[in-house]
Amino acid sequence: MRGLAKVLHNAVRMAWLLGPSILGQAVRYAWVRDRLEGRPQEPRWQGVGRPLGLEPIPGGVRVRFLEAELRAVFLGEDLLCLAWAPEEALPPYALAEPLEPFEPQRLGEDLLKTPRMALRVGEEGLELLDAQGRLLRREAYPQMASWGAHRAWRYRVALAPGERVLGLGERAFPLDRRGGVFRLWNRDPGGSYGPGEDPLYLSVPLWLSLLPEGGYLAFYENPAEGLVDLRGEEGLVAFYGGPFRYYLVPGPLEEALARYLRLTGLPSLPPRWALGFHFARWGLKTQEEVEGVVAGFLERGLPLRAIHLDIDHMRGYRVFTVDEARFPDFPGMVARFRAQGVRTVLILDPGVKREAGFPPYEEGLREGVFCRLPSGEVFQGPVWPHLAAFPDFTHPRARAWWGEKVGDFLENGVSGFWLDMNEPALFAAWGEPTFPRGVRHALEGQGGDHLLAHNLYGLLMARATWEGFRERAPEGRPFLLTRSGFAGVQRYAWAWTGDVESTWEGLRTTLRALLGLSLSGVPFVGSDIGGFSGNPSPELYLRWFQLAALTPFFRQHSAFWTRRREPWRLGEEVLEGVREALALREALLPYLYTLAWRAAREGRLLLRPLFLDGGPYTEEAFGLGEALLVAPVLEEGARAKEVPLPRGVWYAWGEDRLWEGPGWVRLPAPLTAIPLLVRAGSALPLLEGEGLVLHLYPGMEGAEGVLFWDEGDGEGPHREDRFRLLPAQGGFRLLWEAEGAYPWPWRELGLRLFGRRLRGAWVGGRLLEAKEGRVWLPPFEEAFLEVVA
Ligand code: MIG
Repeated sequence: MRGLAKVLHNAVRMAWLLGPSILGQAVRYAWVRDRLEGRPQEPRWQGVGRPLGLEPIPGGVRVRFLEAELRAVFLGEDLLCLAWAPEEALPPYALAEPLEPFEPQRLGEDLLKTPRMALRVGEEGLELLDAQGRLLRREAYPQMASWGAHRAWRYRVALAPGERVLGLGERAFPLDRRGGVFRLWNRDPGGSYGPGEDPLYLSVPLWLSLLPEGGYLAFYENPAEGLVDLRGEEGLVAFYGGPFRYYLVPGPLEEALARYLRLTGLPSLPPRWALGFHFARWGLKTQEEVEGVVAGFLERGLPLRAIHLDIDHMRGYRVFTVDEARFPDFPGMVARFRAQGVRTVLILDPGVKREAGFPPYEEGLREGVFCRLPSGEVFQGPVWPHLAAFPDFTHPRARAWWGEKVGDFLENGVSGFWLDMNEPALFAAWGEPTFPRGVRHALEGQGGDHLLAHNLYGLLMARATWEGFRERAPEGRPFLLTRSGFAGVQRYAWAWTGDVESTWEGLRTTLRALLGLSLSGVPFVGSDIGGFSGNPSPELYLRWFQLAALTPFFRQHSAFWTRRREPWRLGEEVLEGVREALALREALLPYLYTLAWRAAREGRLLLRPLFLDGGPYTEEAFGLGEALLVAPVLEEGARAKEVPLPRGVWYAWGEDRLWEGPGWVRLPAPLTAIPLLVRAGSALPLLEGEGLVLHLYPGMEGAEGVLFWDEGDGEGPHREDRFRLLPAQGGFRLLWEAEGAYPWPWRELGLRLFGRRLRGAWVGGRLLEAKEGRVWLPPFEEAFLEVVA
């Protein structure tokens, strides 16, 4: 019933916006698709049998089976690649680095070892061991089936007692995926989703196993349609085409994820403005309305860094157009915003209106960039502009063409793009809201179908947009936000979690989706504050806002059919809470920017489930970097929060109070604040007004912190400042080491000390006294902080 109600709801909305003809198209489309796809059947699986022979090859071993062959090759001491033949090869879109075999120690023809891991080739399957010889993973040899033009593969993976399986991308499911079944097939759930909906927009075939001691990572380098079933005592992994090739990396998981990020590409460093607050709203139809919203923030002194324009800016939903009747001076508006410190981000949908005389459509036809049916006809499906053709981003010429258009559009002064509908999504009256599996794709010239290319669509749309942006504006850092993607999408874009419902369940689901994405190698993620599809209560809105302020991408967005929810429309108390959350976010900017740089340089995650840093498995709290522990309030009416503390000492944010973990603590959670703790031993670089202030939270051994800073965009010089606080007689020594060509941009450095009372600081034989707990110092190499005894 819920499903049917949703379908009817959507139909009414669509017809209201697009006229009733869209419903006819949605029905016709679903009918045509069903006819093209035929009836689903179950593949006839057949096991590969037992190994018939082993033979050493560079980096590993070749194992022969009756009708199949396995190549197990080490590509580093912590990276093992397993590739099965016969292989349906695909271009390596997900990978970023060329790989060389690494020679293991051969302890027998069936036992290969590196300093980090070992592989045993058994009679029934493979075993992965850690450096101490402990079993990490046992998997059976696979089964194969022919599946249309494809070869399907599946196999079973043993699950140990107490083992948790995480990853698989964005899921409306607890972080531990055991007990669920998950499709690897990017999908638009259609306007609103809640807990349990599967699949969602962005799946990643990455499996993280968290064992009572350690764990490992498995990454399937296969974009084809697939399935992971974790309902039973064993896991089942299946792909209905594509190469059956995967990588295994031993834990600790933090390092395994960094290894995965190097393999599939480190995220690019974002422009600094992107870490501020963004506002979006579907249904802002005119320049006046958009200007009104921006002015609303600025007049109230609410720091707004970006405004996103949804599909309303287009002329009849034609991509790469602006409706000049409703936006009479678009470039002027964008320029004025920019002068006020507000960037403009524009939505881009992949569908190109099928209309004679519409230049992008005509050009696309001429250049042969659109996806086609097996008959050779250009494929068309209903979306916002009614029937549209879709660029085939697996074609280099299509990417270059799209990139050109993006470049031309940059001339309007916009600073980024928001990529929507790229699962790809269509309006289908029933069934799968995407292309039929038989639609053809170029796949760099080798050719293939949508079953193989579907999950690549978002990744490659992001790549084409990124490359076009870079080409035209090489001096800037592209900012892209995407709804869909695949392994590797982190190289090009941030992701948001789409059309989640505006309920408390939706808020919890959002946190799970965000942490799941982070654990799947997509570090820059965020959600629609307040939920997309409904009207949050003021309390829910504020709790969501507070959570979002402590996630990498911080944006409010809502559907056109919901009530307006600019923060000043929701009552004084909400506005007060929003002000505080915005102030916290602004203060954190240097810390966040440093985290972003570490993600870009080392593959370190920003959103960190606590077990990554030695804490417990929990969804009640997470780390934002290693120094902050965020305990978001996810329940209506709650004014306190039970927080599981990892081992170590923790301060309350901005206070002298501390707790010692492990254990649970109950933290106050008044409506206008979010429970936030700081790990003892942290030195946090923060902005206070115009100045940079180091907040020192000493532990037994003092404290440490880093600051990364530069112009905030482009590829000019940068600097890294390393601070070390060391306990000493009567206070602390503070050492400051600077590196890099970018000059210190502030006049001084402020210091605040928690846990002890700061009297003042000695620099170059001079004592500067603390006022209200803070002292300002000129740049130094060593200072002495004197505390009140
Ligand atoms: O069919 O552009 O998730 O953020 O406001 C819906 C309109 C299309 C879905 C996106 C949402 C956006 C909306 N889009």
